[in-house]
Parts: sequence; structure tokens; C-alpha cells
Amino acid sequence: MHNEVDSLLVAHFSDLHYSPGHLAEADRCFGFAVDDAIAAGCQVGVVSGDSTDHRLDAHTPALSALARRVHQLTGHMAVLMLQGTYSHEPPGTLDLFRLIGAQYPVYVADRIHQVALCAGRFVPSAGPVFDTAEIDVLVAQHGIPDVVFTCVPTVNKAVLAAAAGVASAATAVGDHLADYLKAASTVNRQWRSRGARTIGVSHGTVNGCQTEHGVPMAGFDHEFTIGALFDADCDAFMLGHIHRAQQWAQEGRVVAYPGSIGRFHYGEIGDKGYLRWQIAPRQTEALLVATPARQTVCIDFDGPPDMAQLTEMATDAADKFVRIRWTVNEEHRQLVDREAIAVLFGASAEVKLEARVLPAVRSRAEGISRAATLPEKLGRWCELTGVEANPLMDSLSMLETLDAQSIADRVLADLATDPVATEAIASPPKDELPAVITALVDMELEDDVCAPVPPVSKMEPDAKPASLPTAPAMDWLTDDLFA
Ligand SMILES: [Mn+2]
Repeated sequence: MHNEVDSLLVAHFSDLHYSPGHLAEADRCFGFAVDDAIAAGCQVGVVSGDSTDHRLDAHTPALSALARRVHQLTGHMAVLMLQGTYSHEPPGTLDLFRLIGAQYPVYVADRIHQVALCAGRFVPSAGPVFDTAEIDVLVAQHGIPDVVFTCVPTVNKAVLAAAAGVASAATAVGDHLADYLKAASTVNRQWRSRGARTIGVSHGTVNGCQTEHGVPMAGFDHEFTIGALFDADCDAFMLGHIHRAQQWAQEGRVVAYPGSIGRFHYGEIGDKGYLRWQIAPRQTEALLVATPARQTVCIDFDGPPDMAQLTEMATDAADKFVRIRWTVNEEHRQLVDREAIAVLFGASAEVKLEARVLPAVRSRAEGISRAATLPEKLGRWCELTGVEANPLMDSLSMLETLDAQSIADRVLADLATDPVATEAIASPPKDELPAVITALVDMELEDDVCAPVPPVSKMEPDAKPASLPTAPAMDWLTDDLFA
């Protein structure tokens, strides 16, 4: 099949994330993709990293499920597995897969290098790229390869600097990679001139790509630029790491992410699938074949959930994974009827309710607990909140020394001598005063000042404007308390 202009069919899977938690989703989707790739007659399989989600023990059912699928593939095609993110796929995880090839082998790419696939056999380069002598020997022994891979697995900077032969360790990873890809392009052109197809495979972030949440990745610390990838001069560049499918084309060459095989998180947008590549020099295409990934429905409320809206949503949410999030103030948290929501979405595959409760932020009255007496506490509180202390102190001493009747008599007597203040009777202050005391007494146990203290100044017989808290002094009532 090699050395011809006809297309090579390659099945490209990525970010399988096999793990106990993701097993059902990963295996339903990867199982579908493997069956589909075999049925479509794909000739080569590529897994571009993150086959597993994290370190897996040998007895984990997820590991054997993954091995079974890869084994199934190798009954029909050679498979190249690339090392992905270390935290997902600890180095060495893939070693075992070298042993499970059936009719065709599994090749594990865990270093930066090139590897030729010759009639179902992988022949790697000794160094980062094939040198001319190696190419001559390879062609003499195996003929023209069906395809030559340029492999750039997840690497650390030191390894890359060594592989690319770049002395400056301070240079960014992206620069090293760009240097390496440029070096690879010279070799790729040689292969192409002999009739071999060329494929790049890597696991990393392309600057400007879009995440599965629709967020563009922009910055200087991303591994590749699209330009650097096209500079490698591969007919196809197969990427892993980003979970959203996307592709770029230039002069018949294509760079693409298939995205993750399944939908592993809420809020991931777009189809999930694998890429079926048709690769011919300068005539490459990549088609996303959707997998039966789970469907998720997400809604966020700024405030308590709107039950009418949820009722409407629920009609279309059967068998889907539903996440409902809301943000409420602490005092409104009881307004949400979780059970009613769960009943609404009874037919859904999963209902995840996430409440974000905004705590009432209390102003701390620092040092108030160290004040020994009630008047001292009141004094400290007035100091911290900017309230004039004298009228409150007078009222406090009155409360401490007189009974209710005497206080009332005294207020009335003062009013009789000061007719201007008569209106103050309209709002009987008597009921409000104990609240002040309660609030202050509470402070002995807790330093919080949480209850809005009633405007005590009304008790001031003179009702002088000066005794009323001035506007800025009242800020704590409205602004600070719940800021
Ligand atoms: Mn991944």
C-alpha cells in the first residue's frame, strides 16, 4: 500500500483518561471508536497521550479494559501510543502495552524521535531524527515506509534541550520545540521525496487553541505555535492534550486535536470523537467521528434557582447529566428546595446540585472582648465604628441604674420641657433600647458586631443634630456590614 498517491487511513484517538471514575464513559466512547475505526478499514491507529487519567494499579478494571481495546485494535492495525501528561500517565505506564500487540505491534513513543512504519513494523531513529545513513539502510532493508512519524511526547525542558542539541537552558520550551521541528522538517522533506507520508504526533498546547470550555489559550508559555507545527512539514500533525476537537489547514496539510474521546466534565462544549485521517502528501483531511459521549446540561443561577425555568429544562433532560449551580446569600439559602429539583430531574442520568452560599461578612470589632466592663466595650465599639460615644454612654448608664418606668418618666419630663422634640414620641424608643444592650452583651462571647443597632440617639432628650450619627458614621449600617 506504500509508495502510492492513495490515502493512508489513520484513526487518531486522544485523551482516553481511563480510570475507575471515568471507566464507563471512556470505555463506551473508546469502544465505539475502536469498532468504528476497524469497520472503516483504518490502517494505523494513533493514541496521542493521556490514555489513563492517573496512576493505575495492575488490578484496576480500567487498566485491563483499556488494554483489551488496544489489543482489539492491533488485530487490524499497527498502533502508536504517545506518552502524555505525566500526572495522567506516569512514565512507564505505557510500557506494558508494548507486549499486547496481536497481528500488529503497539509502539510506545516516550522520547523525542522519529519512527518509520514499514509493512506493519516500527523502525525507530537512534537520535532525535533519522540521519541520511539511517535512511539509506532503512530503505535498503525495509523499502519505503508507509509513514514516518515525528514524535514529540510530553517532555521536560532538560530532555528536550539535550535532544535538540540546544545549549541555552534558559530558552523557553517552545523555542526548543520549534528548533527540533525545524530540524525534523529537513528529514521529512527527504522522506516525502522518496514517497513516504509524514505524520507528527504530540501532546501539548497550541497557542491560540480553544479549550473544551470555549476559552482561548493565549500566552507565551504554551508549547507550540501553529506556525512551528506547520514548519515540521508533516502531511498530518496529530495532537493530544486539549479536550476540544479543532483543526487548522495549510496547503493541504492539517494540524488537529480530536479532543477527548468522551465528555469527562460538565460544561465541555462541542462533539466528542476520534479523527479519521486520510493522509496523502499535500492532500490531507481529518474527519471527526462523534462518539456516544454523555450529554450534559448545565445551568447557573445568580440567585435561587428559577423553578419555572428548571421545569422547562427538565422536559429535555431525560438520560442526560445535569448540573445546576446557584449563588445565594446566606440568609436566602433555605429558599432552595433541593428535593423538588431532584424530583423534577428524576429521569436524568445524574443531577448535581452545587450551591454557592455567600456568607454574611461581619465586621469584627477588634479588641472588644478584652474590654472588661460594658461601658468600656461600648466605648471601644464607638471608636471602631465612628459613632459618637457620649450620648450612648449616657443612655447606657441610665439603663444600668434606672428601671424602665423611671426612664420613661424621665424621657417624658424632658419632652415636656422641650416641645421641639415631641415628634420623637411617634417612634417609641423604649422598645428599641434593650436591643442595644443585647448586642453589646453578646459581644462578650463573640467579637462580632452583627445586629444593626437601633438609632439610639433618639433617646437623647435634646435630640440635637450633633448627637445623631453623621452620614459617614452610618456607613456601617448599609455598606460595610455585608460588603
Ligand atoms: Mn487529557
